[in-house]
Amino acid sequence: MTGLFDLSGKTALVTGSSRGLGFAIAQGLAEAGASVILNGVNADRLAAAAEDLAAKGHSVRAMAFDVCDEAAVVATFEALDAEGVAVDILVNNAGIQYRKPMVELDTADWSRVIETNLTSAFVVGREAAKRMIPRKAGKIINIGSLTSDLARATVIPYTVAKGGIKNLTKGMAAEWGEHGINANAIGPGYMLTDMNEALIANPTFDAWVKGRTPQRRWGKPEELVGTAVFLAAPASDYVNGQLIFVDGGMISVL
Ligand code: GCO
Repeated sequence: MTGLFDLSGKTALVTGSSRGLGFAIAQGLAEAGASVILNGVNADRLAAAAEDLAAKGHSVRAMAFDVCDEAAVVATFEALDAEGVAVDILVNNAGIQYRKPMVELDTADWSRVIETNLTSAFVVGREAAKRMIPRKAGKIINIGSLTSDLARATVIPYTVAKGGIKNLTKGMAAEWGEHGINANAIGPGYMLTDMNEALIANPTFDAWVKGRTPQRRWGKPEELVGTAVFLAAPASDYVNGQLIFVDGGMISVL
């Protein structure tokens, strides 16, 4: 049983990890032994997050790049190649939310959400897989959502992107499973994050979440860590193409 959940000697890149779910997952992977590469576009916030983890004794570095900037993604992986750093674990977490009814939605805003939440996972995943395939090993964890399966009015671009994440994950398994890569996804429920601040502060929405969730509460970012470590570790070596909901039971009930 030893080592099933041990990430010692592994390097994990977590996109969008200067705060929220990404930071919680990065911290959890570090606590399981991984060296973590934090990513974000805000250099100051990213540096502070890296300092936080370093102060806790973890092996961490910050790499600021925009996951929507393909050239920057390619350059980042080329820089890691030059250093001899292999990304063993990729968590495609970076994402944005944009809440507006479709009839009021500009195509530019639609495209921005799809680009950030879905296309970036393909681009970063492709660059990681190019390196994982020769090594015949790799773990890719895409961050989905309840909206990977169920639509919520006013967040349709996000819903479409997260639905795409579910099938991108299956596609990664289909093409990369034979190369020793495990590609899976986590579907967080309603979590206590900055992105959901307005929802949490809205008494009506707060009551809806608690009423709709069997565990009658919002999730904490750190409650994703167990599933993330499982999907990053040898324990999941025969798990592929799956979307695991961590949602207090919400997806399973009417
Ligand atoms: C929203 C929320 C959701 C949650 C999460 C649920 O506006 O409905 O932002 O999208 O963040 O994705 O799984």
